[in-house]
Amino acid sequence: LVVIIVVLAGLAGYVWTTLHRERAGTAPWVKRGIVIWFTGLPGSGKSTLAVGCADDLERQGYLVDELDGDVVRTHLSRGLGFSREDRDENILRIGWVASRLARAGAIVLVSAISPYADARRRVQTLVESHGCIFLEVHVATPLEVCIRRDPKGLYELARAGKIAEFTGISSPYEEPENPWLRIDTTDAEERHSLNIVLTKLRPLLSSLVRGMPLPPST
Ligand code: ADX
Repeated sequence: LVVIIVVLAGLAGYVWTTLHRERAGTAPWVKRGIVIWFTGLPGSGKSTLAVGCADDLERQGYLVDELDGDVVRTHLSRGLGFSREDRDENILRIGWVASRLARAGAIVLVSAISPYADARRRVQTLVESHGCIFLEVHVATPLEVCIRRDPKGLYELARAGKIAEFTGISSPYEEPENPWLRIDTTDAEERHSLNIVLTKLRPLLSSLVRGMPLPPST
Protein backbone atom coordinates (compact mmCIF):
# COMPACT_ATOMS: atom_id res chain seq x y z
CA LEU A 1 0.00 0.00 0.00
CA VAL A 2 2.79 2.38 0.97
CA VAL A 3 4.49 1.73 -2.36
CA ILE A 4 1.28 2.47 -4.26
CA ILE A 5 0.76 5.71 -2.35
CA VAL A 6 4.35 6.81 -3.00
CA VAL A 7 4.05 5.99 -6.71
CA LEU A 8 0.72 7.81 -7.02
CA ALA A 9 2.05 10.84 -5.17
CA GLY A 10 5.09 10.92 -7.47
CA LEU A 11 2.87 10.67 -10.53
CA ALA A 12 0.58 13.43 -9.29
CA GLY A 13 3.59 15.66 -8.62
CA TYR A 14 4.92 15.03 -12.09
CA VAL A 15 1.59 15.79 -13.76
CA TRP A 16 1.12 18.94 -11.69
CA THR A 17 4.60 20.21 -12.52
CA THR A 18 4.13 19.47 -16.22
CA LEU A 19 0.74 21.19 -16.37
CA HIS A 20 2.01 24.12 -14.37
CA ARG A 21 4.96 24.55 -16.72
CA GLU A 22 2.72 24.41 -19.76
CA ARG A 23 0.26 26.86 -18.29
CA ALA A 24 2.98 29.30 -17.42
CA GLY A 25 4.60 28.77 -20.82
CA THR A 26 7.91 28.30 -19.10
CA ALA A 27 11.00 26.61 -20.38
CA PRO A 28 13.95 25.17 -18.51
CA TRP A 29 15.73 28.18 -17.11
CA VAL A 30 19.45 28.40 -16.50
CA LYS A 31 20.57 30.19 -13.34
CA ARG A 32 23.53 31.67 -15.17
CA GLY A 33 23.64 32.48 -18.86
CA ILE A 34 26.16 30.61 -20.96
CA VAL A 35 28.28 31.57 -23.94
CA ILE A 36 29.52 28.60 -25.94
CA TRP A 37 32.24 29.92 -28.20
CA PHE A 38 33.26 27.81 -31.20
CA THR A 39 36.67 28.84 -32.54
CA GLY A 40 38.64 27.26 -35.36
CA LEU A 41 39.91 27.52 -38.92
CA PRO A 42 37.59 28.35 -41.83
CA GLY A 43 35.85 25.14 -42.87
CA SER A 44 36.55 23.38 -39.56
CA GLY A 45 32.84 22.87 -38.83
CA LYS A 46 32.18 25.63 -36.28
CA SER A 47 28.92 26.92 -37.75
CA THR A 48 27.49 23.46 -38.35
CA LEU A 49 28.17 22.49 -34.74
CA ALA A 50 26.83 25.75 -33.34
CA VAL A 51 23.62 25.55 -35.38
CA GLY A 52 23.12 21.89 -34.45
CA CYS A 53 23.65 22.73 -30.79
CA ALA A 54 21.26 25.68 -30.94
CA ASP A 55 18.54 23.59 -32.60
CA ASP A 56 18.85 20.85 -30.02
CA LEU A 57 18.77 23.23 -27.04
CA GLU A 58 15.87 25.15 -28.54
CA ARG A 59 13.90 21.94 -28.93
CA GLN A 60 14.46 21.31 -25.23
CA GLY A 61 12.91 24.70 -24.55
CA TYR A 62 15.98 26.71 -23.59
CA LEU A 63 16.29 30.37 -24.45
CA VAL A 64 18.93 30.26 -27.17
CA ASP A 65 20.58 32.68 -29.56
CA GLU A 66 23.25 32.32 -32.20
CA LEU A 67 25.95 34.66 -33.43
CA ASP A 68 27.85 33.54 -36.50
CA GLY A 69 30.89 35.48 -37.73
CA ASP A 70 29.78 35.35 -41.35
CA VAL A 71 26.32 36.65 -40.46
CA VAL A 72 27.49 39.29 -37.98
CA ARG A 73 29.81 40.68 -40.65
CA THR A 74 26.73 41.53 -42.75
CA HIS A 75 25.41 44.03 -40.15
CA LEU A 76 27.01 44.60 -36.73
CA SER A 77 30.53 44.25 -38.16
CA ARG A 78 29.82 45.37 -41.71
CA GLY A 79 32.82 47.13 -43.18
CA LEU A 80 35.38 45.41 -40.98
CA GLY A 81 38.13 43.53 -42.79
CA PHE A 82 40.56 40.82 -41.78
CA SER A 83 43.54 42.69 -40.34
CA ARG A 84 44.32 41.79 -36.75
CA GLU A 85 42.79 45.04 -35.61
CA ASP A 86 39.52 44.48 -37.49
CA ARG A 87 39.22 40.86 -36.43
CA ASP A 88 39.74 41.85 -32.79
CA GLU A 89 37.10 44.54 -33.15
CA ASN A 90 34.70 42.00 -34.69
CA ILE A 91 35.30 39.51 -31.87
CA LEU A 92 34.85 42.14 -29.17
CA ARG A 93 31.56 43.28 -30.74
CA ILE A 94 30.31 39.71 -30.93
CA GLY A 95 31.52 39.12 -27.38
CA TRP A 96 29.75 42.21 -26.12
CA VAL A 97 26.42 41.16 -27.60
CA ALA A 98 26.90 37.58 -26.41
CA SER A 99 27.62 38.78 -22.89
CA ARG A 100 24.44 40.89 -22.82
CA LEU A 101 22.30 38.01 -24.04
CA ALA A 102 23.87 35.64 -21.53
CA ARG A 103 23.32 38.17 -18.77
CA ALA A 104 19.62 38.09 -19.66
CA GLY A 105 19.62 34.31 -19.18
CA ALA A 106 20.24 32.99 -22.68
CA ILE A 107 22.51 30.26 -23.93
CA VAL A 108 24.48 31.90 -26.71
CA LEU A 109 26.20 29.89 -29.42
CA VAL A 110 28.97 31.82 -31.14
CA SER A 111 30.87 30.62 -34.20
CA ALA A 112 33.70 32.81 -35.38
CA ILE A 113 37.26 32.00 -36.39
CA SER A 114 38.42 34.24 -33.53
CA PRO A 115 42.06 33.52 -34.32
CA TYR A 116 43.68 35.57 -31.56
CA ALA A 117 43.89 34.15 -28.05
CA ASP A 118 44.04 37.57 -26.47
CA ALA A 119 40.67 38.68 -27.94
CA ARG A 120 39.08 35.40 -26.86
CA ARG A 121 40.38 35.95 -23.30
CA ARG A 122 38.99 39.48 -23.25
CA VAL A 123 35.58 38.19 -24.25
CA GLN A 124 35.76 35.47 -21.60
CA THR A 125 36.57 38.07 -18.95
CA LEU A 126 33.62 40.21 -20.06
CA VAL A 127 31.18 37.28 -20.03
CA GLU A 128 32.40 36.14 -16.62
CA SER A 129 32.17 39.67 -15.23
CA HIS A 130 28.38 39.30 -15.57
CA GLY A 131 28.47 36.06 -13.57
CA CYS A 132 27.90 34.06 -16.75
CA ILE A 133 29.69 30.97 -17.98
CA PHE A 134 32.11 31.00 -20.92
CA LEU A 135 32.83 27.68 -22.63
CA GLU A 136 35.48 27.63 -25.32
CA VAL A 137 35.14 24.89 -27.92
CA HIS A 138 38.14 24.48 -30.19
CA VAL A 139 36.98 22.93 -33.45
CA ALA A 140 40.38 21.46 -34.15
CA THR A 141 39.92 20.03 -37.62
CA PRO A 142 43.43 20.09 -39.18
CA LEU A 143 44.29 22.61 -41.87
CA GLU A 144 44.77 19.93 -44.58
CA VAL A 145 41.24 18.69 -43.98
CA CYS A 146 39.78 22.21 -44.07
CA ILE A 147 41.66 22.86 -47.32
CA ARG A 148 40.30 19.64 -48.78
CA ARG A 149 36.75 20.54 -47.75
CA ASP A 150 37.00 24.17 -48.81
CA PRO A 151 33.20 24.61 -48.60
CA LYS A 152 33.22 28.16 -49.96
CA GLY A 153 36.16 27.80 -52.33
CA LEU A 154 38.04 30.45 -50.35
CA TYR A 155 41.17 28.39 -49.60
CA GLU A 156 41.66 27.94 -53.31
CA LEU A 157 41.38 31.69 -53.87
CA ALA A 158 43.68 32.41 -50.93
CA ARG A 159 46.32 29.97 -52.17
CA ALA A 160 46.14 31.60 -55.58
CA GLY A 161 46.83 34.91 -53.87
CA LYS A 162 43.38 36.28 -54.68
CA ILE A 163 42.36 36.75 -51.01
CA ALA A 164 44.81 38.38 -48.65
CA GLU A 165 45.22 37.64 -44.94
CA PHE A 166 43.32 34.37 -45.13
CA THR A 167 43.37 32.40 -41.87
CA GLY A 168 45.53 29.28 -42.13
CA ILE A 169 47.19 30.45 -45.35
CA SER A 170 48.40 34.00 -44.94
CA SER A 171 47.07 34.93 -41.51
CA PRO A 172 47.70 33.12 -38.19
CA TYR A 173 45.40 31.02 -36.05
CA GLU A 174 46.36 30.77 -32.37
CA GLU A 175 45.05 27.51 -30.97
CA PRO A 176 43.40 27.63 -27.54
CA GLU A 177 45.70 26.08 -24.96
CA ASN A 178 43.12 24.86 -22.55
CA PRO A 179 39.65 24.84 -24.12
CA TRP A 180 36.59 23.42 -22.36
CA LEU A 181 36.35 21.01 -25.29
CA ARG A 182 38.55 20.22 -28.28
CA ILE A 183 36.88 18.43 -31.14
CA ASP A 184 38.23 17.26 -34.48
CA THR A 185 35.47 16.74 -37.03
CA THR A 186 37.71 15.02 -39.64
CA ASP A 187 36.22 11.54 -39.59
CA ALA A 188 33.08 12.03 -37.57
CA GLU A 189 29.55 12.17 -38.87
CA GLU A 190 27.96 15.55 -38.19
CA ARG A 191 25.55 14.03 -35.65
CA HIS A 192 28.40 12.27 -33.84
CA SER A 193 30.41 15.47 -33.34
CA LEU A 194 27.29 17.25 -32.17
CA ASN A 195 26.60 14.51 -29.65
CA ILE A 196 30.08 14.95 -28.18
CA VAL A 197 29.30 18.61 -27.46
CA LEU A 198 25.79 17.93 -26.16
CA THR A 199 26.94 15.06 -23.94
CA LYS A 200 29.60 17.24 -22.36
CA LEU A 201 27.08 20.05 -21.90
CA ARG A 202 24.28 17.99 -20.36
CA PRO A 203 25.53 17.65 -16.74
CA LEU A 204 26.36 21.34 -16.63
CA LEU A 205 22.90 22.30 -17.86
CA SER A 206 21.10 20.04 -15.42
CA SER A 207 23.13 21.41 -12.52
CA LEU A 208 22.16 24.93 -13.55
CA VAL A 209 18.48 24.22 -14.12
CA ARG A 210 17.76 22.01 -11.14
CA GLY A 211 16.19 23.66 -8.18
CA MET A 212 15.10 26.82 -9.94
CA PRO A 213 11.64 27.98 -8.94
CA LEU A 214 9.34 28.35 -11.92
CA PRO A 215 8.40 31.92 -12.76
CA PRO A 216 4.86 32.76 -11.63
CA SER A 217 2.17 31.71 -14.06
CA THR A 218 0.33 34.47 -15.87
S1 ADX B 1 37.18 36.45 -37.50
O1 ADX B 1 38.60 36.18 -37.82
O2 ADX B 1 36.90 37.89 -37.39
O3 ADX B 1 36.71 35.71 -36.33
P1 ADX B 1 34.80 35.61 -38.86
O4 ADX B 1 34.51 34.28 -38.27
O5 ADX B 1 34.00 36.78 -38.37
O6 ADX B 1 36.38 35.89 -38.77
O7 ADX B 1 34.57 35.55 -40.43
C1 ADX B 1 35.16 34.53 -41.18
C2 ADX B 1 34.45 34.36 -42.50
O8 ADX B 1 34.75 35.43 -43.39
C3 ADX B 1 34.94 33.09 -43.20
O9 ADX B 1 34.06 32.04 -42.93
C4 ADX B 1 34.96 33.45 -44.66
O10 ADX B 1 33.72 33.10 -45.26
C5 ADX B 1 35.05 34.95 -44.69
N1 ADX B 1 36.37 35.50 -45.07
C6 ADX B 1 36.59 36.39 -46.05
N2 ADX B 1 37.87 36.76 -46.09
C7 ADX B 1 38.51 36.08 -45.12
C8 ADX B 1 39.88 36.05 -44.66
N3 ADX B 1 40.84 36.79 -45.23
N4 ADX B 1 40.19 35.24 -43.61
C9 ADX B 1 39.22 34.50 -43.04
N5 ADX B 1 37.93 34.47 -43.42
C10 ADX B 1 37.56 35.27 -44.45
